[in-house]
Amino acid sequence: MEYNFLKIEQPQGGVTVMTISAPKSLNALNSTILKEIDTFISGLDASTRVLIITGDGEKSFVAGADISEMAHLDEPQGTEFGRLGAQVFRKIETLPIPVIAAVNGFALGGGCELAMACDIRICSSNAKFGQPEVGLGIIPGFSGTYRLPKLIGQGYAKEMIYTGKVIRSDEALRIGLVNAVYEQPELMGKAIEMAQMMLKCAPVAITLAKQSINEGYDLDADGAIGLENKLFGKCFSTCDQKEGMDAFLNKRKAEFKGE
Ligand code: CO8
Repeated sequence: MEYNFLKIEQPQGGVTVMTISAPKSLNALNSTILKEIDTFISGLDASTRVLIITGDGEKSFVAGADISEMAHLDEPQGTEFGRLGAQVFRKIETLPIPVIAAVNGFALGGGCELAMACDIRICSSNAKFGQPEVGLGIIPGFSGTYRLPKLIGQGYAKEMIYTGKVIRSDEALRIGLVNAVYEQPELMGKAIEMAQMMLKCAPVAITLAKQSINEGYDLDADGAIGLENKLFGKCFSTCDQKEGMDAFLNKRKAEFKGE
């Protein structure tokens, strides 16, 4: 499949890198790009066990939703544009595989929201994060009001959203918005390194762990613990659990099949 705004690479078996590429607008997301991401995500198959999302160039991950497209929208169109982005990001969040955002520069508005829909965020030292929407007369519309408080707590999320302030990578690290900061040339290598560690582990177990974390987060304590218990039990129906434990007991390296 050919894309106009996405570059897809497999630097090694099991790891796929999706690069958003609209350099003239610092990779801002218009509806065409969102639909391309949707098509790509929907078509992922078993050859991808970890997905890395990044932006083209060394300046910007994604500088937000496309302001030139949004400028003339009325209420129904604005609602529809927001729904499109939110649905695509939700698909990313609920993929059965880990998704790493390698944030290589500006992650503003929809760019920050895209990074937050990923499981893990690492960034380059020049990265900048923010939800500047109120300065444009709108609110975060790709689920930022939902995910930012979950990730960093309501107090700081409200400060970022009400002021539109842009924070640097060291501050993003301090507040837990990203897991690590690297120099730009190292960023993709570090993302692939993390993916490689995941590839060594049991794929079904990672999928179930992701489900337990994501779905459990929105439940009460009994619901979340009950869900974990159900999914924990399910692990024992997999060949990978037998293989992992047999390998440990026999002091050999496990060979997981994802079954
Ligand atoms: N949309 C459209 N074009 C953009 C965007 C954007 N978000 N960001 C940058 N561009 C374009 C610029 O217009 C410029 O184009 P041109 O060369 O034709 O003038 C080009 O990219 C380069 O940008 P700059 O010249 O501004 O580069 P600087 O290095 O001076 O500044 C910044 C970089 C700080 C990133 C600056 O471009 C900027 O502030 N961009 C806008 C950031 C922003 O406000 N993002 C949030 C947008 S709103 C949003 O994401 C809402 C999501 C939810 C939507 C819900 C819908 C209902």
